[in-house]
Amino acid sequence: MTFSRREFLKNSAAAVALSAIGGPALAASGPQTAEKWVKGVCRYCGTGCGVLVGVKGDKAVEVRGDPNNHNAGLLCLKGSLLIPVIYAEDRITEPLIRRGGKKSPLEKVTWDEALEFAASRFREAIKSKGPDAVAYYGSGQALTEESYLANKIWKAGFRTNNVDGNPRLCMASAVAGYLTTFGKDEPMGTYNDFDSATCFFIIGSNTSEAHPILFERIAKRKQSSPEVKVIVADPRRTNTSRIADMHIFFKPGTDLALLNGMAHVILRDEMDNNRFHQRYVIFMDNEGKPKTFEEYKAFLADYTPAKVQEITGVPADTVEKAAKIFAESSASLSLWCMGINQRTRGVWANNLIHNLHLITGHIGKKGASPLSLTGQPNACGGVRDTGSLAHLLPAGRMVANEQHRKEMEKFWGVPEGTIQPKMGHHTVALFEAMAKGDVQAVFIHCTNPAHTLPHLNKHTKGLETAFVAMTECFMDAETVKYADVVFPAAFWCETEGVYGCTERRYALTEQAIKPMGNSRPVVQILMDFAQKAGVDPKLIPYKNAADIWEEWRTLSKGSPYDFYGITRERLKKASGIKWPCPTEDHPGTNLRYVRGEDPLVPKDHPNPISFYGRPDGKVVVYLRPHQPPFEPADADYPFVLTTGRVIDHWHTATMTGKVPELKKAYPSAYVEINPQDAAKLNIRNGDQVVLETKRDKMTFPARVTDTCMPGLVFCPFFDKNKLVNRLFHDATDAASREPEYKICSTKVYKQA
Ligand SMILES: Nc1nc2c(c(=O)[nH]1)N[C@H]1C(S)=C(S)[C@@H](COP(=O)(O)OP(=O)(O)OC[C@H]3O[C@@H](n4cnc5c(=O)[nH]c(N)nc54)[C@H](O)[C@@H]3O)O[C@H]1N2
Ligand SMILES: Nc1nc2c(c(=O)[nH]1)N[C@H]1C(S)=C(S)[C@@H](COP(=O)(O)OP(=O)(O)OC[C@H]3O[C@@H](n4cnc5c(=O)[nH]c(N)nc54)[C@H](O)[C@@H]3O)O[C@H]1N2
Ligand code: SF4
Ligand SMILES: [Mo]
Repeated sequence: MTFSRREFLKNSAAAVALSAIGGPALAASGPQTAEKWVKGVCRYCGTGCGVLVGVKGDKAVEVRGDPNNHNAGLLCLKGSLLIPVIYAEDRITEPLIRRGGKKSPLEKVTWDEALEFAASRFREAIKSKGPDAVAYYGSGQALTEESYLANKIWKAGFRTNNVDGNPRLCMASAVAGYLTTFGKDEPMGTYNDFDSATCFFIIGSNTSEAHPILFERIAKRKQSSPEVKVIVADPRRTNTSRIADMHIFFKPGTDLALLNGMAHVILRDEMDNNRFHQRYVIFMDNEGKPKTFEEYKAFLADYTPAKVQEITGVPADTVEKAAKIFAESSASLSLWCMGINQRTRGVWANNLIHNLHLITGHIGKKGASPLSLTGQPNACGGVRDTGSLAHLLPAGRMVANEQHRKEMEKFWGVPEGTIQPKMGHHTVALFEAMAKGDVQAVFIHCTNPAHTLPHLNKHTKGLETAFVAMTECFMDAETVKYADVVFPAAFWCETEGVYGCTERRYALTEQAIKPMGNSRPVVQILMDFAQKAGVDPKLIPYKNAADIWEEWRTLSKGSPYDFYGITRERLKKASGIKWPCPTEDHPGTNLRYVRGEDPLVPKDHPNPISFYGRPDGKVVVYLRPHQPPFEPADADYPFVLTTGRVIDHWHTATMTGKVPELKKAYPSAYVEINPQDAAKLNIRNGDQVVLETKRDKMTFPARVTDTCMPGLVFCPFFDKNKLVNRLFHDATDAASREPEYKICSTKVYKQA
């Protein structure tokens, strides 16, 4: 849908006035310059803010918040500064190849030559070692149509399940958490819950920097309703804790004890919701053995507030208070992100958050929900829902399940037995297999692994060894150094496709301008590549992204992901629709699993809630003991190093680094260190400080601040000149295989 300028101004006058964070940056080009407005979604985070792109002639000139989407016209600074990214000087506009191996220079070639160069290497790899010699490494930033298509090409076309991507580094633990507890992935709540919640329990999420527009909504809610309580549990005193009634500092990696401690207090003081858990919950231990409620209580006996204080460092009465606020509020909403997921016990930590909701009944009603925040704009819709990971198939199906494989083979029109029963390599294993030569050719799309994988010194070997074909928009992405072929990708509003954000909301970005230079939409690149690489053309009968959406929507029909009602036409009109949405007249779902709200629950269901993800309708409270992180601090490496984000940069800064306002705010990496530690080590602000881990050592300027608790140091990971991931191990969660980027041990000392 395009808007005339007049319509736009009419719709958004109030919203623009509110656009406090986006405001100043918008002044540069001014609304008067845009001739039309094209609807889309912000390129960056999993908040999924709606945008309107202002176009003049053949150029995009301005970005504004969509007043009709959940963000009500607001954008954060980086969202409002997307225009200069499109026109960055290092945009890749021609196909590039390295003819003479990794050390030779990249040369401009025709599309045909680049595609054939890549395809021939894939054909050779498959011929010499079989289908598992090739792989796809994708992204939660790729469009849904791209991920769905790549998944189909690799799993049904090449016949390998080596399809993984950066959501493995990000949301895998949340996925496994929802699956183990509820039997189905994706949250049951939405952002609407923010307006009814009276307790926000924010754990391991720096919402204010990583999901700024959601944070604004929480802050506003708190301001207008003083009874609302905000609890922030994080080993750093981040900007998010600015609005907290209670900030719980704890030793990194001890969340499991804290969460069990809160459950202990809730049951001890009978603050649980007996009727709720008797009706809907079963109890299970780590081996999947059923347990009784009494056994669960006995298990929690180990987590008295005093014991929790010993493990976590949180004062016992803080544990008591947090439990009481959570249990006794009228509606508690938990929000979490990488502080919980990027952990060797990330899945367990997810389960323990769900436990708190299930024993108190804070679920299935407005404002009460365990709502995992998604990082990337399309990790939910594009990767989790389409099943573009090594163990998954579309719409909640699993590679290991014969029935599921048969269903997909039938739908895709390929012979039975086409889809391999063995799971593919998860990310860390994939790069290991590339280094060993087991995987010989990889197609990398919309992600920058040479910067973001853990234990980089080890895993860049995979990129050095395997043949790497990749899509990219920007020349300065670290992975380009390892590429054998670079396909120039149309960027964001130069093409069209659907994103699905945190709240199960699908929204369409429409094409606003032409792809720059010779760049092309990635669905086109994937189809041309697949055909040259020998994939049966019958598998890829599409003219464009809209055709792929049509197939995917049809496939969802009758599944627990049903969004058959979300047609392309509806997406053009609406600013996002939340699934389940089985019919074209269905408005979308806010409270999943709730009778009368979720269309997949029969209207005459005997219970007000139906957890249809599990066969018996009963969801699971797990008895998960506390376990320490993989590499806690010790006598030789006495500090914990943690990594994460800053508000003004997106991951590897290939985009935000091009915007002067953002670059100026954070020009380069640094290390945050607590004043007590700094004093002991004679470190002052700006001093060069060495971080030395078991893998490597690097130097950063010090920021002496009480953000980190004593014993903890923090580095952001956006800076390609300081690749902090060289310091990290690559230990992963046993179930989700997500790496523990949040904790490794390190020495800290002033550079001599
Ligand atoms: N500005 C900006 N926003 C982004 C992104 C970006 O690059 N830049 N990326 C997006 C993506 S993909 C993601 S995944 C999200 C990530 O969003 P967040 O997870 O909110 O951000 P992080 O900075 O990775 O880490 C979150 C917090 O985890 C805390 N933490 C560290 N160790 C522990 C621990 O042991 N326990 C607990 N409970 N917490 C701990 C850190 O102190 C930090 O405050 O952000 C999304 N939004
Ligand atoms: N130390 C540390 N490491 C981490 C994390 C952490 O917390 N700490 N977090 C992890 C997490 S949660 C995540 S999600 C990952 C993110 O890691 P990555 O996905 O590797 O990082 P990005 O910078 O988002 O990479 C996106 C790439 O796609 C390119 N690109 C941008 N737009 C387009 C487009 O339209 N088409 C194409 N084809 N390419 C495009 C960008 O230039 C960039 O090179 O990092 C992980 N690594
Ligand atoms: S909060 Fe996220 S989606 Fe919204 S404008 Fe900012 S970066 Fe974009
Ligand atoms: Mo992420």
